[in-house]
Amino acid sequence: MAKITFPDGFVWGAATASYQIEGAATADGRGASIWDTFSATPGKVLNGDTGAVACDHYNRYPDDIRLMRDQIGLDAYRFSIAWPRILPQGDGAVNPAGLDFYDRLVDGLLEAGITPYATLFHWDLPQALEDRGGWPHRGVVDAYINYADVTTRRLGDRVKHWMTFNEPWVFTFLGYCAGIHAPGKTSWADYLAGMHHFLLAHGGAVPVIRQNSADASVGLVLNLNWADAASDSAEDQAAVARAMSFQNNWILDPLYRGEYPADMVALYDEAGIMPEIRDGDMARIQGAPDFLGVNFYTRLVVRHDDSVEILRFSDVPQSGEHTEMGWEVSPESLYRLLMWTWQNYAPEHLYITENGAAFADEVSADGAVHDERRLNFYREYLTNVHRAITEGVPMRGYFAWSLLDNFEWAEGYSKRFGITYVDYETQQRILKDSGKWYAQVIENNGF
Ligand code: IFM
Repeated sequence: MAKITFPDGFVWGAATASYQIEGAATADGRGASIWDTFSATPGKVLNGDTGAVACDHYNRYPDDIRLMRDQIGLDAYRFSIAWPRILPQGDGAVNPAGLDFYDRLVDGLLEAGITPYATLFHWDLPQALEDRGGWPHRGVVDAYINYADVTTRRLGDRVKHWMTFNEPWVFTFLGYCAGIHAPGKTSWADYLAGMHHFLLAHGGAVPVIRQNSADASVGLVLNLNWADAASDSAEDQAAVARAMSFQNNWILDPLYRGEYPADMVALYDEAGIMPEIRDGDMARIQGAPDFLGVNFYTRLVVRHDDSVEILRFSDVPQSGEHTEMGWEVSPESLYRLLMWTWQNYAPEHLYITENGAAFADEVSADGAVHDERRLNFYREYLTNVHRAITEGVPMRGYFAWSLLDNFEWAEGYSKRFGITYVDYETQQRILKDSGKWYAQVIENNGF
């Protein structure tokens, strides 16, 4: 195989999220989040798992930083900040102990020579804000901007890469429409209102973060979708356009063009579910982020399907390799998506902020975790990231998902995404073969 070398300065990282790894759910004044409530509700999370302990990263972060530095050699670490640690009621009184934790984490990373990339919101909304209506309620916008202000005022002197949100499509659609994520609501109108308020919160927070964190770059992270058509029929081709517009353009068009995409507006208008858009909203939202983070795991193959309300498309199962999540392994789709994003929106910088796979890992008799399928997954996807770079896409870095096995939301601890195995009984960490391979990639800036 030909040697693949990434551009000088390409950032190699790994990612996590607060609720998935921190545990310590009631420590030091942390308030409850919607995921504490949801996971404590019988039947919502597989096996009744919760994030109450998770990887105990809140207490073990110094060891985890040593793992990042000594065993993997990470350039950068992407983590998220738990809003209910900083503002236990969502707004109002600040909890100094919450800010202190992230202070220690950031200082520890910098001492280890690892650049912090901080996400302000990775789904753990304070329960108190949900009680006031959550993302569908416009009041959340000011609460978020205040939270972003408090947090970046404290950490902005040292954190210079900020992501306002992680995967807004997931927390709004799966949380407020499909009902399979917290808070478990099932309303199209709530989903679209939640989306609009996320966009306003992002737009309102960006200037605040820039002011608090001199020379920082401020972006956001989207789980952009790549869809192929199940057939050449005109109906299936139109279904692809809807699938892309539903998940991608609905966020990218407001950000880069200051308007929602007309095709989806027509559908949502017909269904009577368009959110309230006040004068000046779209101007507040519009503004190219300094970078776009792309999270990518699989593709969709879609066909026209009149039985599906509003969207009228459904996913057609494919043969070929799938991960434990049931997601098709489709590395070339990442290349296609990156080209599409760059050609349509011309983001100044792009990162892969998450990419990875869940497989059923086991610790072997030799004490190692031989996860060859994950290693191959990374090699194939990275090959396609490189291909996009050679064709001009301004990729600046890549973050493996995830640094550690962790709480995989509605799937609990049943799905392992880590490049590091976590024994949840003992909290022992074992760098998997994929992690060892990734350490070599980092050292050689390629493979
Ligand atoms: O674990 C999640 C993460 O929180 C967000 N992106 C997808 C990952 C795998 O499902």
